[in-house]
Amino acid sequence: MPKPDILMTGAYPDWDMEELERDYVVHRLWDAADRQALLNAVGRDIRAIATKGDLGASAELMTALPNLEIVSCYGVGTDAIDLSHARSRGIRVTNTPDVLTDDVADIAIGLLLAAARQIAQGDVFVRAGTWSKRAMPLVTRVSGKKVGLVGMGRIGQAIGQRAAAFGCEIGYFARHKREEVGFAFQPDLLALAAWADFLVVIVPGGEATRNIIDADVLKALGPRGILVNVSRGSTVDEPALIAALEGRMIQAAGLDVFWNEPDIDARFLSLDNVVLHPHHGSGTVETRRAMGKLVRENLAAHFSGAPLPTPVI
Ligand code: 8YV
Repeated sequence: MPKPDILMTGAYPDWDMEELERDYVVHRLWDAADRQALLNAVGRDIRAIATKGDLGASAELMTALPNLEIVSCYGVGTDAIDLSHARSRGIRVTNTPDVLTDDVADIAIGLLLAAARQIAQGDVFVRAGTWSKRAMPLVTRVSGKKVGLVGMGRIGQAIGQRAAAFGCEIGYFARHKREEVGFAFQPDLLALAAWADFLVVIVPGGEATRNIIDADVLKALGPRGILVNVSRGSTVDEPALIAALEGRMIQAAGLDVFWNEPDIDARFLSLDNVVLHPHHGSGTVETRRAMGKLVRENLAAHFSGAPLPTPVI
């Protein structure tokens, strides 16, 4: 059997690249000097796309691949994959749920602690020798506070469990009340923001959640409030967030995701009340190994006619 041709939209770690190149003819879209020329040359041969959460697969890309059978995503979020296009052509889509839940929940708590306790500022304070001149200003406690979770999927639940271990009170906003979840459901996002000390965003990206954190939500969160976003940049109205940070209408933010990654709005860089993180919530060796394995298992299952381990459609 000849090796199937696959198109990769971005690089995976070397350990995955080695395995993928052993089993497939790998075409590297991100390396191509002329992407259109690559697609013209090999588009008809491509049977699978191996992509990443942030890169996804547009209808335009999939249209250039008439024999595409499956899109396997290295990531849980599928908002950058045109699912309706895939569905209309019977193209299967898989993602990597569960294996990254704990790491993303960990980074949400890390960003909350970093923003409230000013950990990055403390590091600069020590390195710059300021400590020998004066004491670091007092910061904001996290333990025992009210945490509002925007989204209550697997990662939202894991963040809630962690925050509960800090003695925090947990409320959440979601489309529906989750009966199996012990946290307080709040169907009104503005009311949740007004109640919470800290708002942590972990809803899926996409049109349904675009800019749900807008100027009104930030105003409701208030001048002592902290926003953490580990979902997608698209869920937050970024100009409104920058205005709120600049005007101290909220206290601080901890952000793993942005509108224009990796070339984020330069105004973030000069703000001292935001902790910036490079979309790296799942970026541990352990989790990335598990994500790569799951991408390969989904591709292998597809090409051997076995049930897909983690199908989206
Ligand atoms: C990854 C992600 O950073 O799971 C997701 O949806 O966005 C992240 O886990 C990404 O897929 C790797 O580039």
